[in-house]
Amino acid sequence: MPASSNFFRSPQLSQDFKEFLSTLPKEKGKDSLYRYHYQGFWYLDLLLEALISCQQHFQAEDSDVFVTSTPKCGTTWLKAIAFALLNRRRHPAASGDHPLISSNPHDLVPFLEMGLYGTSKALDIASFPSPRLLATHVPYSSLPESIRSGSKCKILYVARDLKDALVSEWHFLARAGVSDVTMAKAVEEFCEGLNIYGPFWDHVLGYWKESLENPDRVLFLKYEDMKARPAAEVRRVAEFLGCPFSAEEEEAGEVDRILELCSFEGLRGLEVNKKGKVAATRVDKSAFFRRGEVGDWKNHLSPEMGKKLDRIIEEKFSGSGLFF
Ligand code: PAP
Repeated sequence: MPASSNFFRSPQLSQDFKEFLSTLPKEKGKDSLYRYHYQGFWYLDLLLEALISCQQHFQAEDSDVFVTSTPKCGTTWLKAIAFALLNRRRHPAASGDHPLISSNPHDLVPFLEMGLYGTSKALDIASFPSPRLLATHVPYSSLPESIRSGSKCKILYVARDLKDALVSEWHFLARAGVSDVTMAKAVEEFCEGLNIYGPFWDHVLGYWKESLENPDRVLFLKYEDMKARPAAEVRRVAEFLGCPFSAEEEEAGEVDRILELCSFEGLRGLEVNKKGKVAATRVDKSAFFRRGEVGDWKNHLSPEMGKKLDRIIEEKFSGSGLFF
């Protein structure tokens, strides 16, 4: 893989941070990029630099809403849905000039650790209007203190079957010019917990447990449920965010309009998502819309690989009440 000027592969890190990095346990990933172990999870250097800056400086507000996930579990979709729900008074879903028609969801709802903090900072958080809608892939236990306990902000988390997330991540990292490892090596890496923001299961369980203990603060969603019964899940998100659909909105079909606006086909078909790059990471916008299906792993993983991943998840999730 050429070391092109790439958001993930060629960061300009500060000297202080490089010194800090040298104190952390590290492992070389199959893609030859080092992962650093911090607070129980594995990070690429630039993501970790931004996370630490964010932990030190980010102040959550009571009205903040966070879209959270481990990569490739439905973040783009949930960003679009949350944006459409929260802004529907100003921007009804059917309006021809809806921001989701002219902007990619990742430009409307940026990640804290990709663009807003660290030396890769490309956006200014001070310019964000309130209520702020932000996103992160950071595990629950490493979120800035003000998000976890210092405010009444709301957290949406979306999880997905590990097998589909893995296959999605493999395609995405190849498209983004980050990794060209074989699928077999990617499976090994996930099994070792060494995937970026891994271990996958600890990430999911962290938010799952928090959603059980604090259901008013953390809403746990599954990609598969969103695909199977999208209207019910969107209503659940709206209620959780304190903006349930009124009888008039239900009557007028606003739920279906939001679903249509945020659908895979709808977003993928927009000119704005066919070309150009996300501002913060310079990744092609089209890379975020691939198949958008449940079970696509079967086209890429052998049954043995599937069974191996299922066994790990069954063991890790055992007793948690969580299943896929
Ligand atoms: P991220 O973590 O990098 O932000 P994320 O959006 O979580 O990525 O995951 C991308 C996956 O969601 C892709 O799945 P696939 O590779 O299996 O196809 C992408 O196609 C899918 N996706 C994106 N937008 C939607 C949508 N509106 N509805 C359903 N799936 C979607």
